[in-house]
Amino acid sequence: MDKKLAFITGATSGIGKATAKRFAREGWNVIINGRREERLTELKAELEEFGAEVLLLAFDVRDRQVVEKAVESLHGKWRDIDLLLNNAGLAAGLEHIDEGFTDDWERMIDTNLKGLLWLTRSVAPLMVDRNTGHIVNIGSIAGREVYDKGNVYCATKFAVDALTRGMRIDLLEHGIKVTNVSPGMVETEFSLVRFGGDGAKAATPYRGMKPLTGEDVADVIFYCATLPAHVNINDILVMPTAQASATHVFRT
Ligand code: NDP
Ligand code: 8X3
Repeated sequence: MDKKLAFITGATSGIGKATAKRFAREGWNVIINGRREERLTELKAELEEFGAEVLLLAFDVRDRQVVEKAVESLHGKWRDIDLLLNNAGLAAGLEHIDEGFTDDWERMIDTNLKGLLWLTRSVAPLMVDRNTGHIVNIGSIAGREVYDKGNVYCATKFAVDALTRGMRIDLLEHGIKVTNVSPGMVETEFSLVRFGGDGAKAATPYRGMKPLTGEDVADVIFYCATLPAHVNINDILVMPTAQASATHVFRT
């Protein structure tokens, strides 16, 4: 039987990288995306050791034309995408709305929201042509609850939730599954990016508690991706045991 194919955005780090490894280990081929090409090259070699065929597409998901060209460039079996993981994303900054940096706001909206849209607009028609496929969007606890200074990041993740629901309705007649996987705190490069590379600040959310790892979230995504054809997980919230809500964290 032909191998299945997953297209993973934001595979250079964290959840995306762990998911690429998980799928490759389980016998899938993968298309990996991110902006840091060197990291993608290293990851490609690692995934090939699992026997996966790997296509590297280094691009910025915010650039609509580049996204369109990248997907148009796919030929043959690389067009038969079984799973699109819209994972590339970030939080930039943590300020009250009256003090926030508008460049940060644009970065988050352009990546978390528009990037997800550009990828979906290009890949969904390939799935519609085959009347099969699965789109998994990475939401967040921040898309369920708004927290102090979360404002714009939370808004992008609430929007991911709304889009996931809308996409599921629109793609229903084509047999395409659409899933929102929303994690709580995951220790990746997320916090380092949010705090502009300040390692000390980046470590504070995880002090005295055990956060999720990228691998934990990859497990959940893989579970959703491998259920029988007639079963779909619409929405899943996966939290560290030590985190009960966006703001309730038990620390020792
Ligand atoms: P990381 O910072 O470790 O990974 C983010 C990934 O997104 C990187 O591979 C990065 O690659 C990629 N990325 C960012 N911007 C772009 C862009 N413009 N174009 C292409 N790729 C891009 O963080 P996580 O793994 O934690 O984050 C993954 C997703 O999970 C995000 O959507 C995040 O919002 C979400 N999430 C994270 C949580 C957490 O606590 N960590 C909790 C809930 C949700 P590169 O820089 O090479 O382009
Ligand atoms: C990331 C979760 O709550 O740390 O999406 O912003 S949070």
